[in-house]
Amino acid sequence: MAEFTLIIANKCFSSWSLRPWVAMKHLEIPFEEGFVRLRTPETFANLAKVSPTGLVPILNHNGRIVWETLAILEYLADLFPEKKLWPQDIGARALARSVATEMHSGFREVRYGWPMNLRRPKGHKPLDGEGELQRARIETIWRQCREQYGKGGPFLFGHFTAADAMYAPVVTRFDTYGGELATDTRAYVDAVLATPAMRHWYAEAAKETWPEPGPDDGPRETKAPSIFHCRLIPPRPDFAFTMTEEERELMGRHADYLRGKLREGTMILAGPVADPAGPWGLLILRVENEAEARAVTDGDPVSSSGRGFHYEILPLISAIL
Ligand SMILES: N[C@@H](CCC(=O)N[C@@H](CS)C(=O)NCC(=O)O)C(=O)O
Repeated sequence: MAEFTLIIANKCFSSWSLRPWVAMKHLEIPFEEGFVRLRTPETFANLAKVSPTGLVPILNHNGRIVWETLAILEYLADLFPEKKLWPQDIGARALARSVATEMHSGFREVRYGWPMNLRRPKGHKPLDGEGELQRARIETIWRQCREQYGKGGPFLFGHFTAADAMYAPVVTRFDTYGGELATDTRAYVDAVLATPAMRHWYAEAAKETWPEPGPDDGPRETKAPSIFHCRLIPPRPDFAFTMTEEERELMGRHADYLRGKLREGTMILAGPVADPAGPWGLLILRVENEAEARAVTDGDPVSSSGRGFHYEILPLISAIL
């Protein structure tokens, strides 16, 4: 068994998986791959077996589990100082860490507006106002790094660093959705895409046969009865304002249960509705049929609590998702 196992998800669209994978491949750190397929009914349970957060990537180093992409990159940088995963110069390193962290915690509109999808044909897709500002900010970052520290090679800090790994999925997005790019942006995007590691990732993504579409495939009309409106009626109209400690604890378990359904992909959203006649709980489920919707609501701890909760379930006639 290899010293390192990196657990990742579908190469076509798991952008977080790509980051440590490309760093390890590019820096020639040997590892085995573990895999969890996303967006299936088993995904939640499979992730729970290997990941404390229910998310990938996960690095397993001889049984030591490291999660969160930046933490994995930091761990590798500690173990392999000779690979120079961060730049040597402290000024460059400070900038590299700043831009890598900015990526880790930000650019939501770019990530949602341009989700990584290596199957998607290339073509310009405009972002909304905030997304456009974030796209411009990313280009400013790339330009600043390249101008200040990039003279020694084609990457942000000359040689390949954790900062390049963090932006690698963004590079694919610029390539897929960006249309005609500024000359320097194009040069950086092409340099990253030309690395053997990225080519290897793309080749393996192309072999994936699963049908899961990227989340960006445009509005899809779905026919009933796949979307269900569920209404959780509490034991009394003023329940939300008068719940006892025991009931509050039950609501905590109810929320945890629903979070699980959200992660599983069965639930689209849930929350209390501010009905003047008394708040009630709304759940929107995406399931095959009413029996499955009923199984979800029956599995909710409130249903078996004997505390007087009940669910009403109605199918949507059609839905735009
Ligand atoms: N902050 C996490 C984000 C990881 C993440 O969101 N991973 C996605 C895959 S790209 C995931 O595991 N999703 C679980 C799911 O879709 O069920 C990190 O930096 O590693």
